[in-house]
Amino acid sequence: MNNNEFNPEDVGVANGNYFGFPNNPDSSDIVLLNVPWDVTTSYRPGTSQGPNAIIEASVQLDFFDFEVDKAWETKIGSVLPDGRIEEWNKILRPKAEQIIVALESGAELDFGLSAMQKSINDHCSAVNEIVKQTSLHYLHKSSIVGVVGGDHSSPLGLIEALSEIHRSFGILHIDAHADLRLSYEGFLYSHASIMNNALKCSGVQKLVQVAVRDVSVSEIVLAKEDSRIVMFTDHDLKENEFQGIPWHQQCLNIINELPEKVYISFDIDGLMPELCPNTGTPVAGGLSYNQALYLLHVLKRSGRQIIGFDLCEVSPGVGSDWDANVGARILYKLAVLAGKR
Ligand SMILES: [Mn+2]
Repeated sequence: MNNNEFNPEDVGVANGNYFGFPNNPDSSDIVLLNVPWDVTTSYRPGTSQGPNAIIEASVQLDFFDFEVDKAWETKIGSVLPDGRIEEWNKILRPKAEQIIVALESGAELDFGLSAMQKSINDHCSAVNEIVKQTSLHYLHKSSIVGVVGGDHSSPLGLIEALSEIHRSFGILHIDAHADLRLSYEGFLYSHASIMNNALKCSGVQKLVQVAVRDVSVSEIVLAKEDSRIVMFTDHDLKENEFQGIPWHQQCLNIINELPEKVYISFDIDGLMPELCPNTGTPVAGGLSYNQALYLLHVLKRSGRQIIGFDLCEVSPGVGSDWDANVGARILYKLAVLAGKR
Protein backbone atom coordinates (compact mmCIF):
# COMPACT_ATOMS: atom_id res chain seq x y z
CA MET A 1 0.00 0.00 0.00
CA ASN A 2 1.26 3.48 -0.71
CA ASN A 3 -0.09 7.01 -0.56
CA ASN A 4 -2.13 6.39 -3.72
CA GLU A 5 -4.30 4.07 -1.66
CA PHE A 6 -4.08 6.29 1.40
CA ASN A 7 -7.31 8.08 2.18
CA PRO A 8 -6.64 11.27 4.14
CA GLU A 9 -10.22 11.16 5.42
CA ASP A 10 -9.71 7.84 7.20
CA VAL A 11 -9.10 7.67 10.93
CA GLY A 12 -5.36 7.91 11.67
CA VAL A 13 -3.78 4.49 12.10
CA ALA A 14 -0.98 4.03 14.63
CA ASN A 15 1.27 1.88 12.47
CA GLY A 16 4.58 3.10 13.92
CA ASN A 17 5.16 5.54 11.05
CA TYR A 18 4.98 9.32 11.06
CA PHE A 19 1.41 10.47 10.30
CA GLY A 20 0.37 6.83 9.99
CA PHE A 21 1.44 6.92 6.34
CA PRO A 22 1.92 3.45 4.89
CA ASN A 23 5.00 4.18 2.77
CA ASN A 24 8.16 2.13 2.40
CA PRO A 25 11.10 4.50 2.99
CA ASP A 26 13.00 2.94 0.08
CA SER A 27 10.42 4.37 -2.32
CA SER A 28 9.53 7.59 -0.51
CA ASP A 29 10.21 11.17 -1.58
CA ILE A 30 10.77 12.28 2.01
CA VAL A 31 12.49 9.96 4.47
CA LEU A 32 12.20 10.79 8.17
CA LEU A 33 15.11 9.37 10.09
CA ASN A 34 14.72 8.87 13.84
CA VAL A 35 17.75 9.80 15.92
CA PRO A 36 16.71 9.45 19.59
CA TRP A 37 19.99 10.80 20.96
CA ASP A 38 20.38 13.20 23.89
CA VAL A 39 23.56 12.10 25.65
CA THR A 40 25.14 15.58 25.82
CA THR A 41 22.00 17.50 26.81
CA SER A 42 23.10 19.95 29.47
CA TYR A 43 19.91 21.15 31.17
CA ARG A 44 17.30 18.40 31.17
CA PRO A 45 17.12 15.16 29.20
CA GLY A 46 14.07 13.75 27.42
CA THR A 47 14.53 14.74 23.81
CA SER A 48 15.51 11.13 23.01
CA GLN A 49 11.80 10.42 23.55
CA GLY A 50 10.92 13.05 20.96
CA PRO A 51 10.66 10.89 17.84
CA ASN A 52 8.28 8.33 19.39
CA ALA A 53 6.15 11.05 20.96
CA ILE A 54 5.90 12.90 17.64
CA ILE A 55 4.97 9.69 15.82
CA GLU A 56 2.17 9.12 18.33
CA ALA A 57 0.90 12.70 18.12
CA SER A 58 1.25 12.86 14.33
CA VAL A 59 -1.51 10.32 13.73
CA GLN A 60 -4.05 12.86 15.04
CA LEU A 61 -3.24 15.45 12.37
CA ASP A 62 -5.41 16.31 9.40
CA PHE A 63 -3.41 16.54 6.21
CA PHE A 64 -4.85 19.44 4.26
CA ASP A 65 -2.20 22.14 3.98
CA PHE A 66 -3.04 25.75 3.17
CA GLU A 67 0.24 26.28 1.34
CA VAL A 68 0.95 23.01 -0.47
CA ASP A 69 -1.54 21.61 -2.95
CA LYS A 70 -2.48 17.97 -2.23
CA ALA A 71 0.10 17.88 0.54
CA TRP A 72 -1.14 14.47 1.68
CA GLU A 73 0.11 12.91 -1.55
CA THR A 74 3.71 13.65 -0.55
CA LYS A 75 5.28 10.22 -0.05
CA ILE A 76 6.70 10.41 3.46
CA GLY A 77 8.46 7.31 4.81
CA SER A 78 9.76 6.62 8.30
CA VAL A 79 13.01 4.94 9.32
CA LEU A 80 13.29 3.45 12.79
CA PRO A 81 16.43 4.34 14.71
CA ASP A 82 19.53 2.20 14.47
CA GLY A 83 19.41 -0.02 17.59
CA ARG A 84 22.93 1.02 18.59
CA ILE A 85 21.83 4.65 19.01
CA GLU A 86 19.14 3.71 21.53
CA GLU A 87 21.42 1.32 23.38
CA TRP A 88 24.34 3.77 23.63
CA ASN A 89 22.01 6.57 24.68
CA LYS A 90 20.71 4.47 27.57
CA ILE A 91 24.22 3.55 28.74
CA LEU A 92 26.00 6.86 28.20
CA ARG A 93 23.40 9.40 29.33
CA PRO A 94 23.90 8.63 33.08
CA LYS A 95 27.67 8.78 32.57
CA ALA A 96 27.43 12.17 30.88
CA GLU A 97 25.33 13.38 33.81
CA GLN A 98 28.14 12.45 36.21
CA ILE A 99 30.54 14.53 34.12
CA ILE A 100 28.16 17.50 33.94
CA VAL A 101 27.52 17.41 37.71
CA ALA A 102 31.27 17.31 38.39
CA LEU A 103 31.98 20.22 36.03
CA GLU A 104 29.10 22.30 37.34
CA SER A 105 30.42 21.88 40.90
CA GLY A 106 33.70 23.37 39.71
CA ALA A 107 35.67 20.12 40.05
CA GLU A 108 38.40 18.91 37.69
CA LEU A 109 37.56 15.61 36.00
CA ASP A 110 39.46 12.71 37.55
CA PHE A 111 41.04 10.00 35.40
CA GLY A 112 37.88 7.88 35.33
CA LEU A 113 35.60 10.75 34.28
CA SER A 114 38.11 11.97 31.66
CA ALA A 115 38.21 8.49 30.13
CA MET A 116 34.41 8.46 30.16
CA GLN A 117 34.32 11.83 28.42
CA LYS A 118 36.58 10.50 25.66
CA SER A 119 34.38 7.42 25.31
CA ILE A 120 31.29 9.65 24.96
CA ASN A 121 33.02 11.73 22.27
CA ASP A 122 33.92 8.52 20.41
CA HIS A 123 30.33 7.27 20.58
CA CYS A 124 28.97 10.65 19.42
CA SER A 125 31.31 10.39 16.47
CA ALA A 126 30.01 6.87 15.77
CA VAL A 127 26.40 8.10 15.87
CA ASN A 128 27.28 10.84 13.36
CA GLU A 129 28.74 8.17 11.06
CA ILE A 130 25.62 5.98 11.35
CA VAL A 131 23.38 8.95 10.54
CA LYS A 132 25.65 9.94 7.65
CA GLN A 133 25.70 6.49 6.07
CA THR A 134 21.95 6.00 6.51
CA SER A 135 21.34 9.45 5.01
CA LEU A 136 23.60 8.71 2.05
CA HIS A 137 21.66 5.50 1.38
CA TYR A 138 18.44 7.47 0.90
CA LEU A 139 20.04 10.52 -0.72
CA HIS A 140 21.45 8.23 -3.42
CA LYS A 141 17.87 7.11 -4.10
CA SER A 142 17.07 10.81 -4.67
CA SER A 143 14.98 11.06 -1.52
CA ILE A 144 15.06 14.09 0.74
CA VAL A 145 16.08 13.16 4.27
CA GLY A 146 14.80 14.80 7.45
CA VAL A 147 16.35 13.92 10.81
CA VAL A 148 14.05 13.87 13.82
CA GLY A 149 16.05 14.26 17.05
CA GLY A 150 17.00 13.92 19.73
CA ASP A 151 18.99 16.86 20.88
CA HIS A 152 20.44 19.23 18.34
CA SER A 153 23.61 17.19 17.85
CA SER A 154 21.47 14.55 16.05
CA PRO A 155 21.58 15.87 12.46
CA LEU A 156 25.36 16.40 12.00
CA GLY A 157 25.69 13.17 9.99
CA LEU A 158 22.95 14.32 7.61
CA ILE A 159 24.62 17.71 7.09
CA GLU A 160 27.92 15.90 6.42
CA ALA A 161 26.19 13.62 3.91
CA LEU A 162 24.60 16.58 2.11
CA SER A 163 27.99 18.26 1.99
CA GLU A 164 29.31 15.27 0.02
CA ILE A 165 26.51 15.62 -2.52
CA HIS A 166 26.00 19.39 -2.80
CA ARG A 167 29.00 21.63 -3.36
CA SER A 168 27.32 24.65 -1.83
CA PHE A 169 24.26 25.26 0.31
CA GLY A 170 22.98 27.42 3.15
CA ILE A 171 21.43 26.52 6.49
CA LEU A 172 18.31 28.26 7.75
CA HIS A 173 18.69 27.76 11.49
CA ILE A 174 15.70 28.51 13.73
CA ASP A 175 16.77 28.34 17.38
CA ALA A 176 16.88 30.22 20.69
CA HIS A 177 20.60 29.35 20.73
CA ALA A 178 23.43 30.01 18.30
CA ASP A 179 24.95 26.53 18.87
CA LEU A 180 28.35 27.88 17.83
CA ARG A 181 30.44 26.66 20.77
CA LEU A 182 33.72 24.89 19.98
CA SER A 183 32.71 22.22 22.47
CA TYR A 184 30.52 22.26 25.54
CA GLU A 185 31.35 20.64 28.86
CA GLY A 186 34.16 18.85 27.02
CA PHE A 187 31.76 17.23 24.57
CA LEU A 188 33.00 17.79 21.02
CA TYR A 189 29.63 16.92 19.48
CA SER A 190 27.41 18.70 21.96
CA HIS A 191 23.99 20.04 20.98
CA ALA A 192 25.53 23.47 21.74
CA SER A 193 28.20 22.93 19.04
CA ILE A 194 26.09 21.66 16.15
CA MET A 195 26.47 24.76 13.97
CA ASN A 196 30.17 25.09 14.73
CA ASN A 197 30.56 21.49 13.55
CA ALA A 198 28.29 22.07 10.55
CA LEU A 199 30.46 25.01 9.44
CA LYS A 200 33.38 22.55 9.12
CA CYS A 201 31.50 20.85 6.25
CA SER A 202 32.81 22.18 2.95
CA GLY A 203 29.34 22.50 1.43
CA VAL A 204 28.02 24.87 4.09
CA GLN A 205 28.42 28.26 2.51
CA LYS A 206 26.00 30.25 4.65
CA LEU A 207 24.42 29.98 8.09
CA VAL A 208 21.38 32.17 8.67
CA GLN A 209 20.24 32.08 12.30
CA VAL A 210 16.77 33.19 13.37
CA ALA A 211 15.30 33.91 16.84
CA VAL A 212 18.61 33.54 18.69
CA ARG A 213 18.27 34.99 22.20
CA ASP A 214 20.42 32.96 24.61
CA VAL A 215 23.95 33.36 23.37
CA SER A 216 27.50 33.61 24.73
CA VAL A 217 29.94 36.45 24.10
CA SER A 218 32.30 34.11 22.22
CA GLU A 219 29.46 33.03 19.93
CA ILE A 220 28.68 36.66 19.07
CA VAL A 221 32.37 37.25 18.34
CA LEU A 222 32.54 34.16 16.13
CA ALA A 223 29.40 35.20 14.26
CA LYS A 224 30.95 38.61 13.56
CA GLU A 225 34.27 37.11 12.41
CA ASP A 226 32.88 34.43 10.10
CA SER A 227 31.32 36.08 7.06
CA ARG A 228 29.22 32.96 6.41
CA ILE A 229 27.15 33.60 9.56
CA VAL A 230 24.22 36.01 9.61
CA MET A 231 22.29 36.32 12.87
CA PHE A 232 18.71 37.60 13.03
CA THR A 233 18.45 37.77 16.81
CA ASP A 234 15.12 37.68 18.58
CA HIS A 235 16.05 41.10 19.97
CA ASP A 236 16.42 42.64 16.51
CA LEU A 237 13.37 40.89 15.07
CA LYS A 238 11.16 42.18 17.90
CA GLU A 239 12.65 45.69 17.81
CA ASN A 240 11.82 45.84 14.12
CA GLU A 241 8.34 44.47 14.72
CA PHE A 242 7.62 47.01 17.49
CA GLN A 243 8.81 49.79 15.18
CA GLY A 244 6.36 48.72 12.53
CA ILE A 245 8.39 46.62 10.11
CA PRO A 246 6.04 43.88 8.89
CA TRP A 247 6.96 40.25 9.45
CA HIS A 248 6.69 39.71 5.71
CA GLN A 249 9.52 42.20 5.11
CA GLN A 250 11.63 40.64 7.84
CA CYS A 251 11.13 37.20 6.30
CA LEU A 252 12.25 38.52 2.89
CA ASN A 253 15.36 39.97 4.54
CA ILE A 254 16.13 36.61 6.15
CA ILE A 255 15.54 34.51 3.04
CA ASN A 256 17.52 36.91 0.82
CA GLU A 257 20.63 35.94 2.79
CA LEU A 258 20.29 32.32 1.67
CA PRO A 259 21.73 30.75 -1.49
CA GLU A 260 19.73 28.62 -3.95
CA LYS A 261 19.98 25.38 -1.96
CA VAL A 262 18.79 25.43 1.63
CA TYR A 263 18.92 23.02 4.54
CA ILE A 264 16.50 23.83 7.40
CA SER A 265 17.59 23.13 10.96
CA PHE A 266 14.59 23.64 13.23
CA ASP A 267 15.18 23.59 16.96
CA ILE A 268 11.74 23.65 18.53
CA ASP A 269 13.01 26.07 21.21
CA GLY A 270 13.24 28.75 18.51
CA LEU A 271 9.47 28.96 19.11
CA MET A 272 7.94 30.58 22.17
CA PRO A 273 8.29 28.22 25.16
CA GLU A 274 4.49 28.09 25.43
CA LEU A 275 4.73 25.88 22.32
CA CYS A 276 7.48 23.62 23.68
CA PRO A 277 7.32 23.78 27.49
CA ASN A 278 9.26 20.53 28.00
CA THR A 279 12.12 21.13 25.57
CA GLY A 280 15.69 20.66 26.86
CA THR A 281 16.62 24.35 27.21
CA PRO A 282 13.54 26.60 26.96
CA VAL A 283 14.08 30.38 26.64
CA ALA A 284 11.50 33.18 27.02
CA GLY A 285 10.71 35.11 23.83
CA GLY A 286 10.86 33.47 20.42
CA LEU A 287 8.76 33.03 17.30
CA SER A 288 5.05 32.41 17.31
CA TYR A 289 3.86 29.30 15.48
CA ASN A 290 2.51 31.37 12.60
CA GLN A 291 5.64 33.51 12.32
CA ALA A 292 7.74 30.35 11.92
CA LEU A 293 5.35 28.87 9.36
CA TYR A 294 5.23 32.11 7.41
CA LEU A 295 9.02 32.25 7.28
CA LEU A 296 9.04 28.73 5.81
CA HIS A 297 6.37 29.74 3.29
CA VAL A 298 8.41 32.75 2.18
CA LEU A 299 11.42 30.46 1.74
CA LYS A 300 9.40 28.05 -0.41
CA ARG A 301 7.79 30.83 -2.47
CA SER A 302 11.24 32.27 -3.20
CA GLY A 303 11.83 29.21 -5.38
CA ARG A 304 14.79 28.00 -3.36
CA GLN A 305 15.39 24.26 -3.16
CA ILE A 306 15.02 22.60 0.24
CA ILE A 307 17.65 19.84 0.24
CA GLY A 308 17.07 18.47 3.73
CA PHE A 309 15.93 19.37 7.21
CA ASP A 310 15.89 18.43 10.85
CA LEU A 311 13.53 18.94 13.76
CA CYS A 312 15.24 18.69 17.15
CA GLU A 313 14.79 19.19 20.88
CA VAL A 314 11.12 18.17 21.06
CA SER A 315 10.63 16.55 24.44
CA PRO A 316 7.28 15.05 25.43
CA GLY A 317 7.25 15.77 29.16
CA VAL A 318 4.87 13.88 31.42
CA GLY A 319 1.13 13.59 30.95
CA SER A 320 0.82 15.93 27.97
CA ASP A 321 1.28 15.52 24.25
CA TRP A 322 1.38 19.28 23.60
CA ASP A 323 5.09 19.51 22.75
CA ALA A 324 4.79 16.50 20.46
CA ASN A 325 1.60 17.85 18.89
CA VAL A 326 3.29 21.14 17.94
CA GLY A 327 6.37 19.20 16.81
CA ALA A 328 4.28 16.94 14.58
CA ARG A 329 2.71 19.96 12.85
CA ILE A 330 6.10 21.58 12.25
CA LEU A 331 7.46 18.27 10.96
CA TYR A 332 4.55 17.81 8.54
CA LYS A 333 5.04 21.37 7.26
CA LEU A 334 8.78 20.81 6.74
CA ALA A 335 8.16 17.52 4.94
CA VAL A 336 5.46 18.76 2.55
CA LEU A 337 7.35 21.96 1.74
CA ALA A 338 10.49 19.94 0.98
CA GLY A 339 8.48 17.39 -1.04
CA LYS A 340 8.83 17.30 -4.81
CA ARG A 341 5.22 18.06 -5.54
MN1 LIG B 1 18.28 25.52 21.05
